[in-house]
Amino acid sequence: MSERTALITGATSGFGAAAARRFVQAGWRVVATGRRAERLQALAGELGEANVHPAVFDVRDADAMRAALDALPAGFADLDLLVNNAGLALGTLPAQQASLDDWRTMIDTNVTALVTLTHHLLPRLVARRGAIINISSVAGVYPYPGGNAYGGTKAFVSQFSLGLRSDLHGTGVRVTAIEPGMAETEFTLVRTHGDQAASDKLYGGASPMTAEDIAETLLWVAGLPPHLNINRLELMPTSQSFAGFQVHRG
Ligand code: NDP
Ligand code: 8X3
Repeated sequence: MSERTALITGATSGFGAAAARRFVQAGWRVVATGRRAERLQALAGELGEANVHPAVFDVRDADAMRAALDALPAGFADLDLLVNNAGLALGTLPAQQASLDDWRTMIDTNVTALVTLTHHLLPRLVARRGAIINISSVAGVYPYPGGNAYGGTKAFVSQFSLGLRSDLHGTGVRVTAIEPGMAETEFTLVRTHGDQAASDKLYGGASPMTAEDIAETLLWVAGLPPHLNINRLELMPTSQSFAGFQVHRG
C-alpha cells in the first residue's frame, strides 16, 4: 500500500482535498492538481512534499495538462490510480433561460477535459494494472429542474466509465463511477457564482454528506482486492431522497 500513487484532480477543495488528505494518511503518494497553486502548495506543506506533488493546471488546457503529467518527478510518475474529480456545476436556471457559456464550461471541464486526461494516462494505468475512479453525480442518473447540462455531463461520466470497463477488459484496470448526492463543499458557491448565502441556505439544517464521507468511500473503493470492481456507486445523505414526476395542466 505504501508504494501506491494516486493522481487526484481538483484537489484544492472539497472531495479532492479531503481525498488527498485521506489517501496520504493511508500511506499513498498523491499528485494533487487544480488551478489554485497556493492551495496545492499549502496541501503539500501540510501533508509533506514527499507525499504530495502539486501539479498546477487548468484541466481544460490540454497542452498544460500533458506537460504537467509528463514532467512528474520520480516517485510520482508511476500512477496506480486516477481520480477524475475536477468538475463543476454552473447555474440552476431552466434550460430556456440558462447561459450557453455556463453549459459550455461544464462540458469543457466535466466531459472534454476528463476524457482528454484519461486518454493521456491510460497507457500508464494499463502498464500498472491501475484503477480509475470517476466522480459522476446523482444528477447524471435522475433529472431535476435546472440540472440540464450539468446532469448531461455526469450521465456522460457514468456511461463513459462503463464503456472504459468494457474496453479495458482483460487489462486488470478497474473503473468505478461514484455518483454522490448532496455534499457540502464549495460546489454550490461555484454553482451560484459566489453566493455564500445561497450555499449556506441549501446545506443549512440538511445534514449533507461531507467531503470526508466521499474521501473515505474513494479510499475504500481503491483498497478493494484486485479481483473486485465496483462499477458504479450511488450515495446520498439520509436527508435527501426522490420527489417524483411533475404534471402540468391547462
Ligand atoms: P468543489 O468546488 O469544492 O471542488 C471542485 C474542484 O474542481 C476544485 O478543486 C477545483 O479546483 C477543481 N476544478 C474545477 N474546474 C477546474 C478546472 N477548469 N481546472 C482544474 N481544476 C478545476 O466541489 P466538489 O468537491 O463538491 O466537486 C468535486 C466533484 O464532485 C465535481 O466533479 C462535482 O461535479 C462532483 N459532485 C459534487 C457533489 C456535491 O454535492 N458537492 C455531488 C456530486 C458530484 P480549482 O478551482 O482550484 O481549479
Ligand atoms: C451534485 C449533486 O444533487 O446538487 O452533483 O446535483 S446535485
